[in-house]
Amino acid sequence: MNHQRFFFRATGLALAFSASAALPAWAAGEPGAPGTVIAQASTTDMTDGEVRKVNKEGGTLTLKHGDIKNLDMPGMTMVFAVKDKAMLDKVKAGDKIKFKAINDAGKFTVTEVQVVQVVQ
Ligand SMILES: [Cu+2]
Repeated sequence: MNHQRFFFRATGLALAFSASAALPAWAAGEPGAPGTVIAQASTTDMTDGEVRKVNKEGGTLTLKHGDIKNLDMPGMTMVFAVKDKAMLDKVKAGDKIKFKAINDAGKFTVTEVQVVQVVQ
């Protein structure tokens, strides 16, 4: 009996602890807050974008993008890091693309790019 009661108390504490430990990440809810992991499972969706600038030295891509559902981000123009600098050779300013982006420890990073329409 004592063992059972201890078990329940310990389990209850563990649950309470993990619940409160998990809460800030979900409850903070600020889109793009550093360290916030938002539904990485839904990264299968590609986002529409248009290349504004390619910075091969800095390894960044400036994109005008539509809503990024997995990052809970509305459309805007912003700078992304890229997962692989070779991606920067596939695109140039003006290209219409579809892309996937993640929040990599607070750094928005493009992980995949598909050119939809190449500008002449
Ligand atoms: Cu953005």
